[in-house]
Amino acid sequence: MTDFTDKLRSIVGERGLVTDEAGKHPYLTDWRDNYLGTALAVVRPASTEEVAAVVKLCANEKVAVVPQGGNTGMVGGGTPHESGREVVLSLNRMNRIVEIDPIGYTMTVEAGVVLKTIQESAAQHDRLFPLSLAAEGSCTIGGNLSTNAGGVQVLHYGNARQLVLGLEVVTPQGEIWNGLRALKKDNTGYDLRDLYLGAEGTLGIITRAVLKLSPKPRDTATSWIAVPSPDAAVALLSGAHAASEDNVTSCELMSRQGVDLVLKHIPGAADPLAERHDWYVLLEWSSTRARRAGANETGLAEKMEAYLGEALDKGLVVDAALAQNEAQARAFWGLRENHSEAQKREGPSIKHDISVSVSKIPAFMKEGLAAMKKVLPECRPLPFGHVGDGNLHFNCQAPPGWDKARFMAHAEAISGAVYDLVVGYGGSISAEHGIGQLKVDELAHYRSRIELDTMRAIKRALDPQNLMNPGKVVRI
Ligand code: FAD
Ligand code: 2HG
Ligand code: ZN
Repeated sequence: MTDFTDKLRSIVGERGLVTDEAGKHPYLTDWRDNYLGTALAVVRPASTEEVAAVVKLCANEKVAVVPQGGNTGMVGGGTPHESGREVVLSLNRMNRIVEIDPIGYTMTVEAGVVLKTIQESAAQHDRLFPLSLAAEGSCTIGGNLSTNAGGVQVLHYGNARQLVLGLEVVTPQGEIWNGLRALKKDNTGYDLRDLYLGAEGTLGIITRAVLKLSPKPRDTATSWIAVPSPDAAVALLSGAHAASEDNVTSCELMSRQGVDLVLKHIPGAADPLAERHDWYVLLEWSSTRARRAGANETGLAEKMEAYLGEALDKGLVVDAALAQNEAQARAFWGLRENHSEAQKREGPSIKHDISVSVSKIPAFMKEGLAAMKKVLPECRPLPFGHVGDGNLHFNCQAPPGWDKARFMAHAEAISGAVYDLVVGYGGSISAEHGIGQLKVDELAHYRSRIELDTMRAIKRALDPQNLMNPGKVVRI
């Protein structure tokens, strides 16, 4: 293997190669500590040409390539297998913003740029890149596009797929496809761009992208709202669309159990309301229309306050706090965004990143909670998520004191019960996190033969040697 690593070194240089065990370790495991893989090396190319040369070498030597961005994925997609001839190809040195075009509302970036950097660069040009998620300080745009990430503003701006115009991709053969077109209209045959989005690195490596920007909001209102039930949360959201003049940008649901975990594990977290409640909604409205000081018109905060007042009278709201400034809004968001971190600190958990249509959330919630409890009465259900777009993180925390092995012995039965129900509701078993290695069997079980055959045919056609992130998404 020294011969192979020497060849890699000759492409990426000493800075671009990690071969010692301690240096490789962070690239071989995932954020949730669910997987630990092995790799011949971790390669960190600095340009598209270097990515192409590495992939070509690997194709010739029959070494598989596992692309990796910020390594925040939830399904083990960026983690190599325990055994096998694989290299991890990290995009973390390809972190340049190539161009910002505020006139055309586009930004061209390398795949390894961290999402937060993209948001901040857009803001500096008075533009918005609306993809927003709790891992934004570490996840990369290449990973976001490869997982078709969702996050907290999907109901208004769409998921990652809707936020990209063009791509540059290195194919499994080590060729460079330049599809970096900043075009809103382009009906020239099959859409190759859409094929790579959400492919989790199994069809090629995204090296650059042209992103779509939006106007920056000028007025925002954020509320932390106690609601009596998920039914009330959905009714509150439904009325909010019209009351906000179609400006609902986020609507997140949380349970008391989830909020309690955040308060327990996250220093500085505080409950905005005096009393304890069973369910909470974090509602955000934003508009590009500025609130004119002194003008005789109401801004979003006044409109939201009036709407919540009406909702209180109807029994849809029990209590609410409207953020009075940005710091308060950020504190509300901290309670929501720290759910994953708090779950991790609490101990083992099973995650179900599911979606059903928004109006079915209340019924699904009731049946789903009962289904989990029926399999394991001691389990602690922890549902939260993007109720605004129908995506719930229908998670389940281990009973206090249980170790991972004891809890995970029940994982198949718990997840099976949840997924059977989701499919019965016409929903998805992976709304935004993807399939990775975690859900390969579930995808094979729940998708139809024709869907699986088509996916496998695409994989075989593009990657006949099965060297591009093999064993992830679909097995061939
Ligand atoms: P990685 O984890 O490195 O990789 C993810 C997948 O993409 C892997 O299969 C990998 O092989 C592939 N890949 C990475 N880069 C490339 C590339 N350049 N070309 C081809 N393939 C590539 N996800 C959501 O959708 N919504 C959320 O709200 C959300 N919140 C999160 C909160 C926390 C605290 C954490 C830890 C994760 C969260 N995630 C969320 C999951 C994760 O952040 C996203 O999936 C993110 O898009 C992954 O980006 P990454 O750069 O970390 O990718
Ligand atoms: C979120 O919405 C993420 O915060 C993570 O998608 C969800 O930890 C989870 O299950
Ligand atoms: Zn999410």
